[in-house]
Amino acid sequence: MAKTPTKSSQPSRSGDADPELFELSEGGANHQQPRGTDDVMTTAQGAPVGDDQNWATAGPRGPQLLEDHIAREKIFHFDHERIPERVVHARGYGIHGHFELKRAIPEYSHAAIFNEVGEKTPTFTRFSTVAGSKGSPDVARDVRGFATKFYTKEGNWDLVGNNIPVFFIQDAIKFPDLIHAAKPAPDRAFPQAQTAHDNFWDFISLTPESMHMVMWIMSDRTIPRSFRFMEGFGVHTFRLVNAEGAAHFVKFHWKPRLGLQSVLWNEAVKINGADPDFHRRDMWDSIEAGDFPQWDLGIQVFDEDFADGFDFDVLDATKIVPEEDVPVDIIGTLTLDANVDNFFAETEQVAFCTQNIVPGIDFTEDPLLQGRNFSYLDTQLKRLGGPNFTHIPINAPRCPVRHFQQDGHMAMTNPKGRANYEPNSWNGPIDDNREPRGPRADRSRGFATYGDVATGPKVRVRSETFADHYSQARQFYVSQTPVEQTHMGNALTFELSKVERMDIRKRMIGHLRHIDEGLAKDVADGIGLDEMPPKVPAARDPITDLPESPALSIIKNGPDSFKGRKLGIYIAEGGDADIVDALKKAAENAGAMAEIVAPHIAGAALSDGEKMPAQQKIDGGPSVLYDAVAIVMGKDAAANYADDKPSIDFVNDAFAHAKFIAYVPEAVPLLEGAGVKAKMDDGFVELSGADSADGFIETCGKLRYWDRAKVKQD
Ligand code: HDE
Repeated sequence: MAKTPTKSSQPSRSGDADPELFELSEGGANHQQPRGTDDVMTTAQGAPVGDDQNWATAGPRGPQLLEDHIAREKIFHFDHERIPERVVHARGYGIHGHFELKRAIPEYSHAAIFNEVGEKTPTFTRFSTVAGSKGSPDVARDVRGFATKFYTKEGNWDLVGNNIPVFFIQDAIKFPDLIHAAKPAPDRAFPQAQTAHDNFWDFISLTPESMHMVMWIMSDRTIPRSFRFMEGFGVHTFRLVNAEGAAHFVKFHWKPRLGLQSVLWNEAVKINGADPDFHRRDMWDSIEAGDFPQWDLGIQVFDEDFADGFDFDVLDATKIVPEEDVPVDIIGTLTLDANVDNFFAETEQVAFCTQNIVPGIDFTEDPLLQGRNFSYLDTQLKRLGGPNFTHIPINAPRCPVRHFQQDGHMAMTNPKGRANYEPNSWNGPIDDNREPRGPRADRSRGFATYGDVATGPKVRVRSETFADHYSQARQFYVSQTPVEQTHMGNALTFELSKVERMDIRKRMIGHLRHIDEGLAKDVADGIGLDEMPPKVPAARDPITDLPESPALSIIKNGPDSFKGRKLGIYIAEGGDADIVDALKKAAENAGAMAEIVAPHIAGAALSDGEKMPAQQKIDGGPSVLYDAVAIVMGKDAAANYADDKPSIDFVNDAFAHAKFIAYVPEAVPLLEGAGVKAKMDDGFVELSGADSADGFIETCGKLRYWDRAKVKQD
């Protein structure tokens, strides 16, 4: 697929390379090293290689020679291929794109990116899970990272956020403890990519400030259907500063154009077995298909007066500002439109840093943000091996870079000329013939720290204004639909049932009682407690009458179309060819994908006598991989597969996961074999002919048939 101009606008740092002699990869994004013009292999030093498959030996059966520089170089480089994986957010997936400003906001910020309507700023976005290591499954119950690097004209701005607008802790000094507790225990090195264990809940139950976040992570937000169907949040309160130097507080939001969607827990567990790469595959496939996901960037802007009158401290990252209190204003759109050329060069080496901001945007004194500003730079030094990681193309700004920094590991560019310090008294501007004096700071154009008043005695205390830990946790819970509340109760019961120590389980119930007594009781029953443990003493009594915030529910913000989703069509011998074609077309017309599943990967002969090839064999294409399913097969085939385990699972799981199920009347024997015939509800759609396909796909726009009673128990 043709790549967008986004990537190719990236400048090459190899500078004077003669295009006649060198072949650079498209966009120059990853292969900055010149490649030979023909296909003769060379060493890394550029010398042509005669034999790359046999190490030089003393005689055909003799010992290998150390002098074989070709073999040694090849093995040496291989030995050093790995860099440390990220200590958190190790499992991630990056995509190129661009941000287009739709509404200028000079009244709030003088940043160029917020002032030139229609301007397309190149971006690189990396989605991630937090706890799992690089090879962990995609659909682990976990927070998702949503980090975007904007290559603005005034330098790189990194918005390093999550798909949840709050965080576990209020002060960065607690972060190592949180992450140690969440990651595999140090003695046994398990469990991987899971929070359902003693250490995590021990830490959480001793950290009341985490309770709001606990409600979010026990909701379906932590098992998103795909990256494309998640919101993103900058989490912290930042500042926007205008040309007059006046500041407003701001919270950043990403709103997915495709709407919100999550999977069910039982589904997540099975997806991880069927396709551990479910999320990255979904992203790769949709980008390759030209189906580019988009998010609107929204801002919640408020001033000191609002902050002073708000029930909570806006510097406390365990709190939201409800959208109903301060509306989210959409100012632009992010479009992700190009997969990487090389995963390591781009996704692995991208170095997000919260301190990467541009003039017109500033920090606040949020103690979590301030700690992060130290941590990200530090971690990149370790991961990428030196201070010159901004020379790596994916991290390099796409605007002029001028400073007196020099040398260090892997320096790709050093300042030219004699002046490498300032002040200096060399003469000319940089582009003059005289000895250049080098760049100078410019107060009128450069970054100016917002002049907030910040003085006080040195203390180690948590501000009293951070003491309310339960009110917004409760607000989140009561804002959910009954289905979502059930899922939260079930998630808590599941996680706590994996905790072996009874005192930890009870302590958690003691917290839940501050949030919702009904929820606490359900979970206590679920984990078999005979009596309710006492409430954990609260630092501050919760406010129990905060209004519901519909913006917090996934189901209330679901889409009304099947766009971007995937239909699984299970075909077998004798299936109606016209219906299969009509389903594929209807899905395509709705902007969705359709995949053919069959008992054999070779496909199945349909009613027209033609063999339709399959993309998945039934045991490699379980229904958990699809948003809705259709079963199109002849009567004999349906009877034949009525006792086939993968076929039964296909139907049973689709039913249990509240999916819409279309079927041709001939397929009923399979529905009977799967035991769902007697339970058929309005989530089943009979395909009487090709003309019923459109109606089915329209029905699928609701994504799930939530009324199916079984789901409420899942
Ligand atoms: Fe991070 N976090 N974090 N974090 N974080 C990292 O930086 C850290 C926090 C987030 O795709 C690390 O490059 C501290 C909140 C994302 O490359 C590290 C604290 C939020 C990513 C680090 C936090 C995030 C990271 C590890 C407590 C949401 C992945 C590797 C104050 C607003 C970026 C790296 C990518 C990555 C530190 C808390 C989001 C160690 C100390 C809150 C999306 O620097």
